[in-house]
Amino acid sequence: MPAQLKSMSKAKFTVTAALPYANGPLHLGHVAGVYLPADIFVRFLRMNGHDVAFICGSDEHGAAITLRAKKEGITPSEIVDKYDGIIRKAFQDFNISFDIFHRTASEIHHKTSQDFFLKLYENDKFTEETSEQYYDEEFQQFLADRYITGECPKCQNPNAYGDQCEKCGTDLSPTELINPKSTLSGKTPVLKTTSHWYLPMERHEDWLREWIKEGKLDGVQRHDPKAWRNQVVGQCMSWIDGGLHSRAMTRDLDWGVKVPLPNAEGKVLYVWLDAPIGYISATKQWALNEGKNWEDYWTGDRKLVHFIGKDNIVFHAVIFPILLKDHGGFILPDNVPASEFLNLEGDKFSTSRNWAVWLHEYLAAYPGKEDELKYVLTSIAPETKDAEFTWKEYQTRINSELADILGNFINRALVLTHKYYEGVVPQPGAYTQEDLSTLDEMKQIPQRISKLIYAYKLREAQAEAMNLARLGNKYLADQEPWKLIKTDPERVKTIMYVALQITANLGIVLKPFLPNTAEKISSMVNFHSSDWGLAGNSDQLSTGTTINTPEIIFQKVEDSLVENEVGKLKNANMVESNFEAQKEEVTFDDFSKMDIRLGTILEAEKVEKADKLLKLLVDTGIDKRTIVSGIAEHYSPEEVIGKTVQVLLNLAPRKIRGIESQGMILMAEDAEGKLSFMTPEKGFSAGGGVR
Ligand code: B3M
Ligand code: ZN
Repeated sequence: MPAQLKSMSKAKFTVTAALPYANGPLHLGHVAGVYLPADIFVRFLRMNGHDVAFICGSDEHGAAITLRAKKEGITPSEIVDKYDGIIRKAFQDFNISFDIFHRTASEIHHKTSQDFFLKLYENDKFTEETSEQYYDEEFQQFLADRYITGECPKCQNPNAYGDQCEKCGTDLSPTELINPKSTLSGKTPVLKTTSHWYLPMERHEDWLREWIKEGKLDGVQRHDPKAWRNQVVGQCMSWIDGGLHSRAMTRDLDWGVKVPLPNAEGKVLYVWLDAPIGYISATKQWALNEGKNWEDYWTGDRKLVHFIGKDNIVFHAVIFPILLKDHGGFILPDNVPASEFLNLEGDKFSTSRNWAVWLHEYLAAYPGKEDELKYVLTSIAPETKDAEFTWKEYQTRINSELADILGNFINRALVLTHKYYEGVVPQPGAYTQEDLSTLDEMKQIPQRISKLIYAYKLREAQAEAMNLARLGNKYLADQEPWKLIKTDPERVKTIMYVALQITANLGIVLKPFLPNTAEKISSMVNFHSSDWGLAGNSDQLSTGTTINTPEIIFQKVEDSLVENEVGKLKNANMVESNFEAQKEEVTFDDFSKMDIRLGTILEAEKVEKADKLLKLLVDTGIDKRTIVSGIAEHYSPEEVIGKTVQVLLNLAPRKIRGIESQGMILMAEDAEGKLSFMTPEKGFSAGGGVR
């Protein structure tokens, strides 16, 4: 066994995949860069008998969540419940084999991160600093991270965020932004004093350098630095070489994990402090469920591996390691296989422009085609450089690789076995030179795959697994059993025996990549094994075994699918848009539940101490009712009396400023947030329906 494989052979692993923000669904970029490679890696480890925990969950805190909630007009906790549900189901349907998919909104997570914070606090690992920070007077909120935008001082991108410029990748703090604006009110913020706990990262430069560059911690070799991807080491080193600064670990927000200290009212932990601790709290919950000891997964002789996208590198390879080391008693990551970005049809994935293929939508549209997508995404995985998904390539990869190579080989092997031997594995005769070299190649393929997977080269590893199908195809094409069956039927027995062994081995080596397909193949030949150690053996199927009737595994992808999908994208939204992306699909039934009618406003008055609200009396055609509406900044009471407008009648009554509002006036809104009634064109009046 090569030395590299030997050192891996007994290793235990804790593998994490970046916790997706529960502020939107997953798109193919997330899947190709993080979740699919992590899943392949873990499935392979399990087949090799490694002790492994595979951890993920929803990241439910931070501005990503609260801003989304504001946009959708629902509470942060409604947002995280909604998207956690969508994401969780998509992972399940896509057959991603997490041991646990947890949530950072859980109690165990809040407690775990508070304890973590306290331990660092008590050991003087934080500094407390008071400074002036931007504040939105209208919304009475400090503006950190995504709550503030402005011009990037490095690249002049006018839409940089308070924590990062997404264009040039620079990490920023709000005070560095030129011409800052609040994302809440759109106004220029003022400065106001606040105090926070900071992580003095500058204290950590020396050990980080040695650890990242040489893999050594306190002089002890911990990992092989050459096994880390260049871009990961490069990004970390350029960050460290630029000089580390102290970074605030708390925020003035009311959504998140509360700072567990007296006098910390209104302060929560910074999301990038609590989120990675989410890996630990998820492990705790899993251990509780399974009757295991969670600490076994975070201590001792075990490899911690973080699968992430490149925008999360410094958080996992610099900040979280500092926190783990400051806390003590935890292992540091053995590797942080970060991926580059996946583009879509010549452009970046963009939620706001709806330029995306959403995983849950793919799964709903193409049930049973999970492995097809997995295969394509792994074939183009953005491991070391940005890559691109196109529907055309999706079609080509499925048709000319999965169907024509893999599907074709298996079908031939099985159909001929049924035709010649009624589905019974024949007795081979003596092997020819070509048989032997084919069997030898078959033996080597799993070893090459192992080596590649342990080196996190999953794209090449999958290609290597497909080489086994190529080998089988070539073998049959060269041997031509369909010709020999007339002249040398004895020889054909050996050929078919070899072809069937290749088929059985495909059922093993494809398992990490295409688990559903591997399962189908295994069932067709009546041979199941999840033991990677057996992969490549030349006698998986014994003579006399009966195999099942073959079924077509892969359907070809029609041109119409490609045209449809590309058309959908192009229609969705070609322009850079300030409007929110389309909401989740609803059924006609959902829509018909809403009772929308025309109503005429009879009376209107301002609501005391509420700048935005008008109290209206509306004739609905069936009754006269009170509705409180947030339109006072757009219409005066005098202007609205007599107007016929659209009203949602059957909205559950709500108390607004002590007044019971029995319905809602529907308004049009422009990009700047200006509101207008939607009054029918000709003399319609109260009571008519809207459909
Ligand atoms: N939620 C960022 C992201 O989805 C973040 C990852 C957290 S991993 C601890 O890009
Ligand atoms: Zn920039």
